[in-house]
Amino acid sequence: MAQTAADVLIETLQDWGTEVVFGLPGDGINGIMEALRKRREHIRFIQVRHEESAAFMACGSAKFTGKLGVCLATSGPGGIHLMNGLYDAKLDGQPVLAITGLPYHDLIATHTQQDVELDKVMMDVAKYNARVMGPTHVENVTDLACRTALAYHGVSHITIPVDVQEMAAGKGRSRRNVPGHTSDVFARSARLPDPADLQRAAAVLNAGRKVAILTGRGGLRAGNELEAAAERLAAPIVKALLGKAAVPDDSPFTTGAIGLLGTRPSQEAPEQCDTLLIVGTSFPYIEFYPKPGQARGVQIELDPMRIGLRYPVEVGLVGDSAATLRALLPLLQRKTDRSFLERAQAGMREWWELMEKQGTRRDTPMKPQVVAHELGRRLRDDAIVSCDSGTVATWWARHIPARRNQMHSLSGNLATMANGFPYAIGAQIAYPNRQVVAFVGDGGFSMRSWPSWPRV
Ligand SMILES: Cc1ncc(C[n+]2csc(CCOP(=O)(O)OP(=O)(O)O)c2C)c(N)n1
Repeated sequence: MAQTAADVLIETLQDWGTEVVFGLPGDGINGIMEALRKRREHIRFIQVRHEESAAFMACGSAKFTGKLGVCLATSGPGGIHLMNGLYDAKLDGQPVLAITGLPYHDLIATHTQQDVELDKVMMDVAKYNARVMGPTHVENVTDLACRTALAYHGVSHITIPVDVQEMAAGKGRSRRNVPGHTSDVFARSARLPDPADLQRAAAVLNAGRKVAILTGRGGLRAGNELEAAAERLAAPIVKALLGKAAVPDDSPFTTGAIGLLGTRPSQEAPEQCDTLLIVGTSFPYIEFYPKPGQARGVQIELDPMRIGLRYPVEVGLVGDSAATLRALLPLLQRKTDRSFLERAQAGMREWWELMEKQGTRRDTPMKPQVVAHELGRRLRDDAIVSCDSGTVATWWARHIPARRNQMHSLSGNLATMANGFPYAIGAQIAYPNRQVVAFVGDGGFSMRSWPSWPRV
């Protein structure tokens, strides 16, 4: 059978390593559904009950794998339903590609059925956003959409008129659009800071007497380097919630979560430090940082735009957290005065005693802390845990410690409800042999399961 534009779309996604697409069918994406059906042995379609779940699954999958998450929705309402999940990906910097349908290409903007110009709807949420104009426009646009989402850690959106999806591939090519002129190669950034900036950063950190480290989602793949830096600098590691699994909670170097849901030692360390090393976080609660002027600051951050965003740092190191810390470590002197770290460690011993007391209470009705405490003890060492927003996030943050090989996440910056369960499904599909648990409240649970109720 002749190749269609939709076939080119799905084959290009496969070239980018896509193994699963989360979505819900509709008349506006029939061509894409057919292209997926023909390749069902090679690329899975996971059908949801509400497109928001598909976007959350794509975002959760991206969070736990570091790979591109892909979701699909029909024209009009389907695309609109994706929005909350796509904003979750945007705000937490996750690579997600959304694919949607449009009405017939020659009826768009004529008050036709489902006449929502989804490329206009997605203008704010997407870093890359394209309306496909014909079959020969699919491959180059899809290559760029995948690369942009991965390179800039955000949302890409491609929308394709329903009739274009079924048009023969290769038809209507313009003279300049040379066949095969784009590539599916993704070059991961190897950006490293300037050596002079590394020296300046080391000088600030070596001069500090009470150094605290604040990390977040950018620390997730830099756990060993963070602990090595903490050991050198005798510095407690304070974690924003997205970085819960960056360093395990039984590490002697961490004081756990910061913020409203955090620990007392994680509040005290920034309050009392004279030097702050920020590693891969834009933790948004500015009031929990040291007061401007209180501490000297060094920031390691992949995105140059975010240097100095939350704290007036003296030195910014633009680069990957792990690689930058590895370059910085040889320049750091091991502190002989360990008292700042030791005070934080003493504070954590008291904190864990308090958590044990709260988590083992025997009141009736049962306290939610007890449920979290018992779950935390029973989780497997390889567990992946997702959480919803609400007080439930407090119990997760405080009473479910992250172990060394576990992964944990939630909707950090958007703080939406009802993401936890779809995140878990995205995670379980990516890691079928690992234990996956969604820790959600009754509000988030019923918000998510409501579309299924009429079937009960
Ligand atoms: C989509 C969305 N709607 C509303 C809110 C505001 N909100 C945050 S937590 C919450 C209640 C959550 O209740 P539940 O899931 O039962 O968890 P609990 O707080 O009881 O642990 C609400 C309404 C939100 N964050 N996201």
